[in-house]
Amino acid sequence: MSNTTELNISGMTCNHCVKNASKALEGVSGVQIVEVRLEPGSATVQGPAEATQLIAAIEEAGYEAELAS
Ligand code: 9UX
Repeated sequence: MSNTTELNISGMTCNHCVKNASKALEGVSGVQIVEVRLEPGSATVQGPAEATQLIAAIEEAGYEAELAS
């Protein structure tokens, strides 16, 4: 439950995808600030959210996510 989570997101191909992914992340408990980037396909999430829930939300929105290393 760290305060900033960096995700790699694949499957986003347009700016509407970015909006979809942003909304999905914003719906997760604890999320305070979300920045999703189309290129290269990534997100920075601030707030005490669970990484597994962030990834699940992205997958439910139709994209793939993993923790950035
Ligand atoms: Mo753009 Mo993304 O037309 O899931 S919304 S491809």
